[in-house]
Formats: sequence, structure tokens, C-alpha cells
Amino acid sequence: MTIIEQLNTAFGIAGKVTFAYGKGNLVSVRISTNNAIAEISLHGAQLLSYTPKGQQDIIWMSEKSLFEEGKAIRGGIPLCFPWFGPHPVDKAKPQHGFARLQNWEVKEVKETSDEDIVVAMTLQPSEKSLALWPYHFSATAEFIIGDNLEVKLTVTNTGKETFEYSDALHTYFNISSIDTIAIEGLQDATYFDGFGTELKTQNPHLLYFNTETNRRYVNTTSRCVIHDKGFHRKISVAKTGSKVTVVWNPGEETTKTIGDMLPNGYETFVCVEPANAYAGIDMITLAPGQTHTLSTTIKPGK
Ligand code: TA6
Repeated sequence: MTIIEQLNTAFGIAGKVTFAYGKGNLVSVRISTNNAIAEISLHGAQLLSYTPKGQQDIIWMSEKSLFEEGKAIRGGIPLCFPWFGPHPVDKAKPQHGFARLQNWEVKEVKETSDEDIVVAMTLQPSEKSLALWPYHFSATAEFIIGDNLEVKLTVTNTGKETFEYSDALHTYFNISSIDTIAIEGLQDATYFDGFGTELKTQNPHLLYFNTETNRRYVNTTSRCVIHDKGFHRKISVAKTGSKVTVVWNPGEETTKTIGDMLPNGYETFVCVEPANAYAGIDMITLAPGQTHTLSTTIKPGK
């Protein structure tokens, strides 16, 4: 049996859940419910698409993204773990950790009583991961696909030493235009601008974009709403287990330096990322046997 046949035999649900080769021959799972369709790549356990019935995709994917083993996919929901951003001491280590660069294993697929589909994938330490981060862990990514999208990243310390990590659900939202959208939910929150060290406070109720934006809001647990008049929708982004929210759009100039994005790519996405942590603040500490879950619930609405 091929890998695809094995996965379909073990986890497929007729007419609802199918495994197939996707772009670059990376294996993905396609989900179809009464309320939405979605695709999740086993590479990085990365959600590539989530389209509620009758709507545009909620999730943005770069037309120039690579789809290659060991390379980051540009778009969707990259899972950043066990560090977010550059490695705190060794810049040669991969940005945003190794979780998005490895193949995850499918653990469970099931249908709930509400006819939502749940897909769970796991990542365990490997020679590669131990060389980059010498700790024993078990990570599970769980996706609940229905009229809302829920994504959970759960990490357990399976080793004998306490470890610290940071993580993020680096969600690329598909928007009509960066010039007209606004984000609600971060008024009075404090943030680091770019990679700066000075803490600033957001005074306005709504965040608009007219230039490159890379804000790391600390100590915030609040829900954000993306107001998108062009697509006539509001996307609610709630979170748990997260004290940092990152908002990123690279703007015109920085986009020119990003090889896997079209020059105008920045116009149609915004990243709103439930995360822990920035510059060593709000790191997650797990003693042996302890577990932490970072989760988001994304609700499309009018
Ligand atoms: O979340 C924002 C950010 O950390 C930016 O600084 C930017 O570099 C972005 O992530 C994308 O990172 P990547 O490694 O995927 O190019």
C-alpha cells in the first residue's frame, strides 16, 4: 500500500476526509463538512486553507510559496515552535523553530456530533530536533473544522529536565486589501515595534495599515476582530494560553526582499498571531510531565 492508501484506510472518512499528494508532492488532508472545506499539510501540520461555505478563503497562501520538504510554506498557519522569531542566541538556527519544517504524524481523525471534523497530528523529538533543541517533548496540533476553525498546539514535557519555549500560530488571513482593513481588540495594549526594545501603547481603538507593521503586543489575552469591508466580513480571532499577539504585514518595500512572495503579495494578507513570547517575556516553562496548550478560535461573520 502507498502512504496515501495507508492514510486513507486508517483515517479517511468517505466524502469528508481524504488524504492526497498536494503541491510539491507533500501529503495533505482535505476536509469537507456541511459548513466548510479545508486542507492541512502533514508538512509542519500546517493548515493551508479554510473556506466556510459561500465565502472567500479565510486563509492566505502565497502564489510563490515553496512546497518542499524541510522548507517553510509561505501562508496558511505555520506552527512556530519551540521558538518564535529568530533563535534567542543562535541566529543560524531556523527562524520560528523546526516544527514547521518537519513532517508530522496523523494521530486521529474523527467527526463530532455537530458534524465538525477533528484532525490531530503529532511531532516527537528526532535526531534533527534534538540537535537544534536538546529536550524531549510531545507536540500535538489539533484542528476542528466546522463553521468556526479551532487550532490547538499542545506541548508536553516528556523529558527529565524543565524547559522553556515560545510558540505561535502564525496565521495569514486572506483580506480584500491591506489599505482598507482594520483590526479591533488592541486598544491600550502595549507593544514592541518591529524588533525594538521600547514599549509603546496603542491609543486608537482600531489599527489601520499604511506602512510595514510588525507589532508584538505583550500581556494581552484579548480577542481581535479583522474588519474587512471589501469582503463584507468580520473575522473574530479569539485565543487561549497566549499572552502575546503579533500583527504583521511587511508592506511594499520589505515584500520585495521576500523571495517566496509576489511583489504585491502584502496587499491581500495580514497576520494576526496568538503567541508566547517576545524577547524572553512570557516564555512558557514546563517541568517534566507538564503540558501547555496555545489555541485559537477563528469565527467568520458579517
Ligand atoms: O510574525 C512576524 C514575523 O516574525 C516577522 O518578523 C517576519 O519575519 C515574519 O514573521 C515571517 O517570518 P518567516 O520566517 O516566515 O519569513
